[in-house]
Amino acid sequence: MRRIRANAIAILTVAWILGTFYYLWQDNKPHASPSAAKAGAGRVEIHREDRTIPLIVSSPRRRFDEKAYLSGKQLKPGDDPYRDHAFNLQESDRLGSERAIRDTRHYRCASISFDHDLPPTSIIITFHNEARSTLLRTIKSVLMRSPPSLIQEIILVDDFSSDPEDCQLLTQIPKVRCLRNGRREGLIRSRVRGANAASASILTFLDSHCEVNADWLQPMIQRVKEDHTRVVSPIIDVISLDNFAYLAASADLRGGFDWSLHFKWEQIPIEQKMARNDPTQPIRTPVIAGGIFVMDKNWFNHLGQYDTHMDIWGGENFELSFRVWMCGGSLEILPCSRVGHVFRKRHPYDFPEGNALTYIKNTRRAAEVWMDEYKQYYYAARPSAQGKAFGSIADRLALRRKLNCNSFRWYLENVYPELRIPEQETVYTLLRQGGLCLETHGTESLALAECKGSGLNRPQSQVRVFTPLCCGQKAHYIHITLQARHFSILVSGFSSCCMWFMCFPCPLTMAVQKWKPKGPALQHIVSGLCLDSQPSSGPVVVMQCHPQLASQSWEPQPIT
Ligand code: LR7
Ligand code: MN
Repeated sequence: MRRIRANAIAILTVAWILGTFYYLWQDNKPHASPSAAKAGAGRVEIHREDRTIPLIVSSPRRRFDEKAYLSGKQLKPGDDPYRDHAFNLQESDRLGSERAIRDTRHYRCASISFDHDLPPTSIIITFHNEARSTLLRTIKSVLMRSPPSLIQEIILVDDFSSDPEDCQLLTQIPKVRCLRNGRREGLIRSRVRGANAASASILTFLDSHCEVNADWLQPMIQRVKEDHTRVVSPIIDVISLDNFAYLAASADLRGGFDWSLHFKWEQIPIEQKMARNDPTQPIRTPVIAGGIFVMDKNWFNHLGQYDTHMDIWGGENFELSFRVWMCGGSLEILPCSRVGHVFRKRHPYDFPEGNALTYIKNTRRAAEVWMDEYKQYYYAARPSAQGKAFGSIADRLALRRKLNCNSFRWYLENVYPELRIPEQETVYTLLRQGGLCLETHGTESLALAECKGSGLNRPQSQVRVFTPLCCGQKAHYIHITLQARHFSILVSGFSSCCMWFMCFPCPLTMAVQKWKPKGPALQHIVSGLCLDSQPSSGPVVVMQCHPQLASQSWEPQPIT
């Protein structure tokens, strides 16, 4: 009796185990659909209740054949190895896809620990006619040097390269997807396409000729996980375009620019450098180089992705950087994350509208939308930008209003105070008549008074300055400085014979602020009247122009 019961229990147990296995097998069996069949490249989708889970099926038949991929495109004897990619292709091809590189981080980086539950990221790499060996090394380095759990997928966006197979064949590598543009879009729209297709909550952008270094990803994901408004970049090491040596970049650099919107690496300000006692700490940066960064996907979307009216290459890094800072986020470079990049001296691809025009269009859009009155310095530094077409910016201005972003002045004061404003470099002079100088009384009137002070010692509250370049315009403004703030004089009202003055913060570009020299006199452009001291030494006013009158005759007196 006991034996029968024991047998029955054993049979029931076996049946239960078999049943469970059968159930699980049924549940996991792919439900092939026509679209899944079409997806090809070893990728099918399985549908379980309401979820769609991408499943990578690697069959030996479709395994990625690296040799065949690389030998499909090779230099022929006698070919110039620099011609197609502006780097030494022969050397890149020779290296293989899995070479070791030096860990260039500060030694203290290796002992930093990260959260165990860091979220995974979608890697987005856009490319146009990238060399196969550099593109493959970028992908392989990501797969080799990242914790697999952090790589959700690698999305390649093939920006209409000549050979669709450059991208397509790579989908045989696990996690790699390929989206191909039906026409050349440029890197900006391509990245937006990649970002829209991404399934992870964190986006990681890479150029197509990079090699990521040890533990490159964790520091960046950690920072973004802690605060989703941070946009973070690694230190970008240099891969030699001649011999492909991997060279450590300085850890004391941040991104900067000049008024022509030309990106440059610059030393971090000396006070910040002195205060840095931990070389693993993030470095705040006014702008990012643009190609290699990590950003929360919702934050990327919330901030308006990119300006998709920018074409091909250039300017998008300024637009994104201004937008991130001015609309509530921050940008930083993480010294414990290192990624190598092949820096080139020329673009190896064509610009359908021409390189210069495209850069002008893109940077003009960035300046017009984000730089407020400071855009005049951009135009002063890049006169050829004036009058060039840049399309409508209405939707980007609406975005800026909707996000309630700070002004460019705020950005300059809080993020990039080191950027010198051209106006501050002009030579100031006093405006003199006889032995007296023009000065302000409060902010509402002007008078002649004794010429006081000199150079840096001059009394700020009374300074009378005239500069031929005020507010970025030549000889058109009377410019005064009150308590270290800049004003220009505006003719604001008039009675029967005279007008009076108000001082408005610079830079402003209102027509009523403009003046021009008329002989020794100064003529207010809008009214046509001239600055006049009146013989009775009352307030200085504007009157009908009689440049020969002593009361309308002004001369600059340089401040010594
Ligand atoms: O039409 C194009 N379509 C593309 O997909 C043109 C280019 N691209 C791809 C290209 O294949 C590459 O993967 O876009 C990527 C960037 O183009 P590069 O490598 O010619 O640009 P770059 O390295 O000279 O330029 C830097 O500035 C650019 C401004 O638009 C971008 O932001 C690049 O991503 C950026 N690169 C980096 O930040 C890496 C560090 C270099 C620096 C400084
Ligand atoms: Mn690049």
